[in-house]
Amino acid sequence: MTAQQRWDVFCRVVDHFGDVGVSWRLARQLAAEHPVKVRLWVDDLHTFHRIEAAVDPSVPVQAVGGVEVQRWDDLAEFSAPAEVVIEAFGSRVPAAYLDAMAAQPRAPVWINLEYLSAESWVEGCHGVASPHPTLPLVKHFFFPGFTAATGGLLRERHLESRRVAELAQRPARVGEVCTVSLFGYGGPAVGGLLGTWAHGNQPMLALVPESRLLADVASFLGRDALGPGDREQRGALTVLVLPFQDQDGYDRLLWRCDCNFVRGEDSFMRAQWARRPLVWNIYAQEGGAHWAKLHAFQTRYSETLDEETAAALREFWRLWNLSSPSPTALATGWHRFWACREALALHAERWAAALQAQTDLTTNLVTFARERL
Ligand code: TRH
Repeated sequence: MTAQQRWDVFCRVVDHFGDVGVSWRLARQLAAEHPVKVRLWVDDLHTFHRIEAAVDPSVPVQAVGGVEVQRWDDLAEFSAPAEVVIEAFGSRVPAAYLDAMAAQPRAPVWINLEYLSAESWVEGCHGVASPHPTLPLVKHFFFPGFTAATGGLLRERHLESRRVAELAQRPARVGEVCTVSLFGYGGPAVGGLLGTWAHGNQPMLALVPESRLLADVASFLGRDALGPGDREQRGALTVLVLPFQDQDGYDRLLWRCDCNFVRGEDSFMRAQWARRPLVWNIYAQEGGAHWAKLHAFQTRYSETLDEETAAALREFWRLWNLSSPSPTALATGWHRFWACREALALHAERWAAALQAQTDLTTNLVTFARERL
């Protein structure tokens, strides 16, 4: 019997939850769906614990969900390097580990997993090899993306059937009330939008998992702070604060809402797989580089939308990403956007179905590694 191929995934938590969110999703999918043995090295187990309660921050080595989770600190001991080494988002492996990689009889496949972008340059950079200046090692740049010429998107094999089964068991609420989930980076736009909902005719239920945006919700409601279970009503708007969910629980929340406000990278993708209208709060980059990224996605996403819906989406997403949009513009933007809800809902189904026809990122990574081993 041949030994199982070993993979090491390295993740440094730069900020928020996306770095570990994506790394954890990748690691557990690798272990669950492919014949490989996975170690996941994470430098911040406290953040990891927030999205996966089974992770105990005080334990340096632990098995969770079929993955060997390793605390990556100065005390970490690196045994033999794996055959496939992934640096998530430029999380550089330690020099000693790199030397050990170079000393292997066969050099490991070394991959840097990049951030997701819908920009077209990604296709030209996906898979590019970069030899190490001094060691006999070659790093490959692996770009997630929305086309077949990129690395694809993270999607578990049974994700869609789990969604369908869950909704068959507990149908999403259909009726007068519009239910939204609210996750984002926060800022003045939050109060502006909640005000719009409170003063509108449409009954709204905003489900807000604990996150930094909660401070803006609290300030809109005139409260010092909010916590899980808190429920407040203002006019047509009801706000319900939820505890921070684990990743699977968060998926189920997205599946059941009429519209999901998401951010960053991972929640943004999960909202697409949820097949519901979404609003994306993009991660702001220095020099405003994120606007091109936002624009690239909007262009792809709107390609098959009618012009009115596409324009409403573009404008409302733009406003939601401004640091301080005018409340009047935000209100108009929301009303125009939500007037298109039927077209948006239909489109969300079709968009996800088309993406689902492509090979997922984890399978692409496994194939990429196999071809180089
Ligand atoms: O948290 P994010 O803003 O993360 C990132 C990183 O910060 C990264 O540095 C940045 O470059 C990148 O954004 C673009 O957003 P994201 O990617 O959506 O990650 C959030 C994770 O948290 C995701 O895996 C879903 C999860 N989550 C839960 O598990 N439960 C919850 O209740 C919520 C609200 C989120």
